[in-house]
Amino acid sequence: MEKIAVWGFSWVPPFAQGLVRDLRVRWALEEAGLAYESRWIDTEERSSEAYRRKHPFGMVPVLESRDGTLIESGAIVYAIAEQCDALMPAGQRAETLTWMFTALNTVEPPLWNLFVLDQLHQGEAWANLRRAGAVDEVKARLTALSQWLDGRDYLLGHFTAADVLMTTVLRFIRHTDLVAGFPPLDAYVRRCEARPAFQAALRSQMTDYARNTPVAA
Ligand SMILES: N[C@@H](CCC(=O)N[C@@H](CS)C(=O)NCC(=O)O)C(=O)O
Repeated sequence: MEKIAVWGFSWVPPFAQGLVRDLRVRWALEEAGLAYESRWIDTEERSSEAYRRKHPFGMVPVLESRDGTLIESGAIVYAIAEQCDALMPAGQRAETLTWMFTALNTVEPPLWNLFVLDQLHQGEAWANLRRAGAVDEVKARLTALSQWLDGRDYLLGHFTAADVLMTTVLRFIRHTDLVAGFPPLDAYVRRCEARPAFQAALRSQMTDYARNTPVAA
């Protein structure tokens, strides 16, 4: 890949900063040592015809490169991992892919659900009624994941693209103390977030939020 561009939002409110899914893409690119440029869209541009040609649903992330335009954070991280043996080791492609799907299909849905209840529908009567059940569903996933990670530094023992996805999924409930209740998980997230590539990705996402902060925000 050459001349890689990653599309994200020009600004999001503080509760969402550091959670928007272009972070996964930036992180994978940083781990792979692939240079990239940032492209930003605001709420109005998302529904423009030009942007819909890149992303039919008007969402982020989008990755553009000489190979074409990609959407879906999992698919994009996979495409990057294909360029980097460390992110998806030749002998462990199936296991890496298994845990990438696990992060996105098994762990993300209940965690994202709790994020939506707490951050987008906070205080609404239906959300209050739903919350206890949603927390139980999260705890069930965290319990199993924590048992898997007990004794392992990373999902496959060493860092791969699956950890990029799993860590960014676990960050969706950073507003709770649920992850902290599982020491192996808590240590795992801290270990992953301490990686220089994660820090660089976060900095690159946050820099433009700071630049684009609305005057009233
Ligand atoms: N499954 C998609 C989800 C993308 C997604 O939900 N992106 C959010 C930002 S993290 C978005 O663009 N939201 C705007 C919207 O829902 O219209 C992926 O992983 O790329």
